[in-house]
Amino acid sequence: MTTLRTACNRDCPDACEILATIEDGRVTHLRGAPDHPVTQGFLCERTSRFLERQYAADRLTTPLIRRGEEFEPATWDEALDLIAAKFTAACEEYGPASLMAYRCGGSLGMMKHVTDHFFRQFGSVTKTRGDVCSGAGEHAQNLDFGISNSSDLFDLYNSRTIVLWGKNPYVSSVHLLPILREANTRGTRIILIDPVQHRTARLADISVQPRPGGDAAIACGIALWLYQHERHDASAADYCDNWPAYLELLQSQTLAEWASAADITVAQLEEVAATYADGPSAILVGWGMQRREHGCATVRAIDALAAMSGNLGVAGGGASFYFQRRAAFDLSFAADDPPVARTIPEPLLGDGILSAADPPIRCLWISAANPVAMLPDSARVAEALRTRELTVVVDAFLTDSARCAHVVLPTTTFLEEDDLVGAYGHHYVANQAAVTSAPREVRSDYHILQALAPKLGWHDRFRDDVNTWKQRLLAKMAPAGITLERLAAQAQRNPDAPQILFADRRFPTRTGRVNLVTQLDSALTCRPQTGLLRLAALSSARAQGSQWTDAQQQHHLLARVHPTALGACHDGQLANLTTERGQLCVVVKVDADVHPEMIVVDKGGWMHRGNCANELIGGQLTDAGEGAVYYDTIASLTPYSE
Ligand SMILES: Nc1nc2c(c(=O)[nH]1)N[C@H]1C(S)=C(S)[C@@H](COP(=O)(O)OP(=O)(O)OC[C@H]3O[C@@H](n4cnc5c(=O)[nH]c(N)nc54)[C@H](O)[C@@H]3O)O[C@H]1N2
Ligand SMILES: Nc1nc2c(c(=O)[nH]1)N[C@H]1C(S)=C(S)[C@@H](COP(=O)(O)OP(=O)(O)OC[C@H]3O[C@@H](n4cnc5c(=O)[nH]c(N)nc54)[C@H](O)[C@@H]3O)O[C@H]1N2
Ligand code: SF4
Ligand SMILES: [Mo]
Repeated sequence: MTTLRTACNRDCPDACEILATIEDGRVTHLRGAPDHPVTQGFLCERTSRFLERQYAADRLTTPLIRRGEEFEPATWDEALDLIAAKFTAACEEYGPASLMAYRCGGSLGMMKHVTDHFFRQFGSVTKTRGDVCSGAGEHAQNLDFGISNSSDLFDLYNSRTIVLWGKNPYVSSVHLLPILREANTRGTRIILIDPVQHRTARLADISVQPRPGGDAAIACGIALWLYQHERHDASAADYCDNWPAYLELLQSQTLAEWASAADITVAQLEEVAATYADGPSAILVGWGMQRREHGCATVRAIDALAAMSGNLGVAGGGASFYFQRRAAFDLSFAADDPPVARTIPEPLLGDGILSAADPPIRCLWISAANPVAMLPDSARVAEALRTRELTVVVDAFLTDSARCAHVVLPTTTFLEEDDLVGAYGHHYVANQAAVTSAPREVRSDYHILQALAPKLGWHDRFRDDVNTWKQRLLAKMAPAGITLERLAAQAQRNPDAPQILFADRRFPTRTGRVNLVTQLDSALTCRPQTGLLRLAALSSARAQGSQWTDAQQQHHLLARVHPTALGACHDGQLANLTTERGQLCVVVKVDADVHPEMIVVDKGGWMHRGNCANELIGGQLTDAGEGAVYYDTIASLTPYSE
């Protein structure tokens, strides 16, 4: 029996270090590294149970080529020869813009950037732009502060108040929990603002339940209260642009009007404001609220609150949306890549591919992504994949997307692959090491590309081994003594990451000052028509994205609704969940924690099992930043009928 150290590359803020127990070449147990300051010796539910996925009977073990409706096993040479021939012909006939490689959050390993670099060797190819996950929020912070980054995670111990603004750490960032509990024990108050009063509400000292999309109104209401009580930062105008216009926005409504726009009481708004005023106060800006129509403006209103209250650039303060997980790495190998020929917004991928002309998109390469299940408008995404001349999907499982491909290539899991990872929930970087070997015919993304390169005539490219690439990626940190050897022994903090972000109150905006928001859409400042239910497919503790086990997808989706929103349905009943786009069969679950204007299901359900919420959602861009509007689709629940 041996224990090997690696890191988790899954799309999660935590980037844990893992100790894997190996017996007879087989991984028998996974646990969190006790000496990693964030992992603290434990793993989340989904990765604790990863071995079910690692050794699942339905893992792909050989390349597949479509013959009519069916897939047939093929050799690597057959599959790669076919791919090389089609990609080369498309490129020669229509130009490189007819090729597109799409990648999402299957792995956050830095080596995955080599895939993008590989496809740029064809020339100016087509790519996505925007970001379904965090596009709106990042754009907001870039506009307001010039950058989206965070102070050190452990700076939270300096906060008197921590606001979990639309965040469910029990599900999405479990390693935040010990920090929150410890801070709470030391006297820090915790506020939760979330239309779903999930388990975190029990951890919080104060918990409020706004209507979905009510956050900007709360942020303005708190800011107005601070201003009226002279609890804002008197010098805010010195480091913020647009101060008079921002004040005008705050004063355009009374406190009662802001509270009512958010569907909370004035007393609740005042309690949150008074607690927040007792700083330093850190806001952890959740990701959910920016996956709405006005997601960018919503985060901008929260940014402005953090700025006007004097909570930027101070210990224990901040408006933390994201930690720059790639910042530590040297990606200059791609610096001379040709520019992209054209871009398609990620939330509109299906329609974007189908409507692309001059040239049309003929070949697709999809890796570390399951766009049919995970992007809006699943049916259109599926159609886009099916109707290309050649769609290649690289995955370890026959996902909804793989089912639409012409060639499927079997790839490694994170336990079988070497890579490097940064985190978007703290500033540590870690080494991902293969702790077991892959099944014989299974290859990592990089090794697939390495085998494809000579078939494209690129005999002298992509010959470096993974270790050489890793050294290259670490070049920026090497002067600080962070070598591969040192990382392999233990995760290291990015030496360039800030302890306190904006400590000098200088912001990398055009003016060097915070750019305060000055206008908000009436959908944010007023309570819209009530009585409508909005569908939100949210993260589940049991799975990462669409990475469920087959057994978990054998059941209908559970649709959680407030007792007052049941209509003609009752608890446990089979129902039709309907939107403008279509219908799914679900089981109704009464849940008083869910806001009466929401229907909550698990995200990542499989289309071929009738559990894919994204079949019910159209492609729509957020107000800015080209994020996806995932949670604003109007839906209804009615007793099941054929
Ligand atoms: N177990 C598990 N963990 C995951 C993932 C997973 O699939 N499974 N996915 C990962 C990914 S891809 C990401 S991007 C991250 C973050 O993943 P997210 O799923 O974005 O993070 P959460 O904090 O769980 O959930 C979002 C929260 O936003 C709330 N919310 C929704 N609408 C609103 C609103 O209008 N206002 C407010 N205030 N709140 C709202 C929801 O109720 C929920 O509590 O987590 C990662 N972690
Ligand atoms: N309705 C709704 N939809 C959502 C969301 C939501 O909240 N609601 N959340 C959105 C968010 S935040 C995100 S980030 C996206 C995530 O969307 P995706 O990143 O597409 O989601 P995953 O289901 O995690 O799919 C990743 C796929 O990558 C595969 N994979 C894992 N490791 C590797 C690897 O090393 N190489 C290759 N080639 N494949 C690998 C997995 O097996 C899996 O099939 O989904 C979005 N979709
Ligand atoms: S998914 Fe997140 S919490 Fe779970 S092991 Fe991986 S990094 Fe840690
Ligand atoms: Mo995400």
